[in-house]
Amino acid sequence: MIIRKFVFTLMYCSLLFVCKAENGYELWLRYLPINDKTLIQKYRNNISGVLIISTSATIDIAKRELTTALNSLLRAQMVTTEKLDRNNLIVAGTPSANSLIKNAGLEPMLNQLDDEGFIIVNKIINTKKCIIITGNTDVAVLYGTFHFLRMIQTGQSLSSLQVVSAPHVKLRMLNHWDNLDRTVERGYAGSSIWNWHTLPGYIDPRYIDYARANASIGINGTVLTNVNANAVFLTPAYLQKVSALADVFRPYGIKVYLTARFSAPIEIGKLKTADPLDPQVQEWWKQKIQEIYREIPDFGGFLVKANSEGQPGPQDYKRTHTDGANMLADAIAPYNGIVIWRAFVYSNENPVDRHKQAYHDFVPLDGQFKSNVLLQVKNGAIDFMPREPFHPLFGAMPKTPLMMEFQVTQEYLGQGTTLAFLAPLFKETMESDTYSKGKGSTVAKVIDGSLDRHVLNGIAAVSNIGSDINWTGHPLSQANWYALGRLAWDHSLTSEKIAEEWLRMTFSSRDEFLKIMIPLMCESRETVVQYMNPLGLHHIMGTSHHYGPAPWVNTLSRPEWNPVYYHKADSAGIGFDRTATGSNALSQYFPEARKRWEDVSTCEEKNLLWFHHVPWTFKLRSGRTLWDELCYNYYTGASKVKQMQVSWKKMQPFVDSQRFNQIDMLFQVQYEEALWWRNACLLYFQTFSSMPIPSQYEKPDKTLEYYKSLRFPFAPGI
Ligand code: BDP
Repeated sequence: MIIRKFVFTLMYCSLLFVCKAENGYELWLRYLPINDKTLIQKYRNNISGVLIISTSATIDIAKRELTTALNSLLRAQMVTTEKLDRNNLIVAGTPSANSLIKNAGLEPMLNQLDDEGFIIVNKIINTKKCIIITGNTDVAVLYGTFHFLRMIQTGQSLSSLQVVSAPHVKLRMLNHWDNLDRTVERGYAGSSIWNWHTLPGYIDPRYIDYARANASIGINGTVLTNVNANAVFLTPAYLQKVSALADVFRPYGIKVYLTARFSAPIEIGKLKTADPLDPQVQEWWKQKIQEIYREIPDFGGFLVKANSEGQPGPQDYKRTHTDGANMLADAIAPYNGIVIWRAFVYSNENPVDRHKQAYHDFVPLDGQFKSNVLLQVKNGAIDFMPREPFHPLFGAMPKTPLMMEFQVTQEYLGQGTTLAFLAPLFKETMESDTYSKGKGSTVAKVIDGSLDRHVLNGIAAVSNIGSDINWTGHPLSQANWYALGRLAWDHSLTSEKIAEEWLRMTFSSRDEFLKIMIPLMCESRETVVQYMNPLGLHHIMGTSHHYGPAPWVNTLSRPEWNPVYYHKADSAGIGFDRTATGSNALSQYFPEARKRWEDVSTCEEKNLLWFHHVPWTFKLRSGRTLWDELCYNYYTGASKVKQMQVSWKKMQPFVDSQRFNQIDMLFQVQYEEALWWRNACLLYFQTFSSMPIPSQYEKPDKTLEYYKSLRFPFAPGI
C-alpha cells in the first residue's frame, strides 16, 4: 500500500514536471525533453552531433534549430563539427556546399526534386554511420531539418530512413487581412502582429518566430495586408517597413506580397484615372513596381480584390478582369513577380444568385490571363461557410492556374471561442471530384496543376494569427495554421495524421491523451456544422460581425446581404432551389459532379438545403421528416459540444494548467454558444414549419424575441 502510494506520488510529480505552465507561444516547436526513457536512449544512440558547414543565413538557422532542439529533446549537449570525426552525426547541407553529401550517391534522388524538396537518409560515409539531410537549396535543407525534428518530436524511428518529400504546390501562402491601424479584418486573436509604427527600426522578435513557425510547416509566402486594400502601403515610407519584414523572412524561405488597391494611381499617384488601358496608369504601375523591387529584390507580387464588395477595379472603367490583371502582370513580369487575382467577385447590383456570379464573370476569360497571373478561388461559391460544395470554377477554367483560398480564421465557424479543426474541411474540398476531365478530376489535381499541367500553382489561406500570446486566440486553433501548411505541402496527408502530429508536438504524446484528442479534433468541425448550419443551410450568421445566429434578418438593402435570402424558409419548406426550377447554379457543375445533388430524393443530405427547397414533411434517409431531422442535428450538435467538454476535462493530467484552464473555459463558452445557435434557429424556423420540437428534447428556455434582441456592436474582426 505504502509502495503504491509512493509510486503514485512519483507519477504525479513527474506529470507535474511535464506539465509546467505554458502560454502556447511556442506553438508546435516546444522541444520539451522526451520523457520515455527507452525512446530517448534510442535517439541518443542514433545521434551524436551535428555536422553543418555554415554557408548562409538559412543554413545557420538549420544548424541552430537542430542543436537547440536536440539538446533539449534528448537532454544532451550536441557536438557541432565540420568534420566527419565520429559515428551518428547529422550531416545537413546542400551537395554543392558539402562534399560529403555530394559524394554520397544521392544525385539520382536529388535530380528528381525541385528546389524545395528534401531527402533524409541513413548513410555510411568513410566507415562512419550518419544521417544526411539534404536538398538542392538551403531552404530545402531547412525544410528537411524541421521534418527531421518533427520525426523525433512525434517519436518516429530513425533507422532505415528513406524520406523523399517535395511540396505538392509551389505557393503555400498566408493571407493576412491586416490593416494600417493594426486592426485585423475577421481577426479573433488580438491585433495585427505587424507593428507598422515601429517598423522598420524595431524588429519585434515575434517576426522571427513567425517566420520560423511558417518555415517549419513549409509556408513560403505571406501577403501582409488586407484584401480590402489601402494604397498607403505602396508609399515609400511603408515600402521600407515591408522591406524590413522581407529581410527577416528571407532566410526562412518566405517571400512577401502586398495587396494592390486598384485605384492607387489616383489615391497616391495623383492621376485622374486608374483605367488599366490608360498609358499613364500603366506607366505609374511600372514605376511603382520598379520602386518596390529596389526596396525588396525578391518581392513576390500582388494579391488583388477588384470589383467586389465595393472595391475599385477595372470594371469601373468598363474594362475586364483580364485587362486589370494583365496590366499589373506585364509591369511585374520583368522581375518574375506574379499577380494573384481574386475570383471572390459578386456585385450587389447583380440580381443573379450570388453562387453563380464568379463563374459568369470568369469562365469566359479562361485563356486570356498572362502566364504570371493566378486566379485565387475560395473553396466554395458563397463564402467560407462551415460546409460548402466545392466552387464550380474548379475544373471550369483549364487554361488558367487556379489557386485555392481557404479561410483559417474562423469567421463563420465560431470565431475565437470555438474548436473547429479545419483539416477535414480542407480535405473535403480537395478530394471533391469536379469530373472536368472524367472521374478522378479532383479539386486537388486542379489546384496542384497536375490536371491541366500548370507550373504555377498554390494554396492560400486567410490567417488566424494575431498579437495574442498564443498567436491564434483559441489555443486549439493553432492546429488550423499547422494543418494549412502541412496540407499545402502534401495534400494526401490525412486529417488524423495531421491532428496526431500537432497534438503530440503541442501537447502530449501520451496514448491516453491522443486516443481521445485525435477523434475529438477530427470530429469538431462536423459538430460545428451540425449546430450551426446542418443539412446545407448557410449564411445565417449575425449581420456584419457574423457572430452567432440571425436567420431572421431581412431588412438589409440588398437581398443577398440578408440571411433569409439563403435559407428561404416559408410555410412550404426551407432551402435554396439551385436546380433548373430555381437559380440553376447546378448547371455550372459538370454533369457527373452535379448528379449527386440534382435530384432531391438522392441528393447528398449534407448539402440538401444548399441545392433544394424541401418540404418540412419530406422524409430523409433516417426516416425522420425534414423538420425532425433539423431538430435532431441541432440537438445532437450541441450535445456533442458537451461531450467534447467532458472529454477535455479528462485531459487535465496531460496538459499544463494554464492551457488546460483556458481551453476548459472556452469549451464552456462554445457549449453556451451551441445552445444559443440551436435554440434561436429552431425557434425561428418553427415559425414556418409550425411543427413541434420532438418531445425527447428539452425545450429552449428563452423566447425567439430574446434571441432576436441580442446585439454585439463590439464583436471583434469587423
Ligand atoms: C467575407 C468577409 C469580408 C472579406 C471578404 C473577402 O466577411 O470581410 O472582405 O470575405 O473575402 O467573407 O473579400
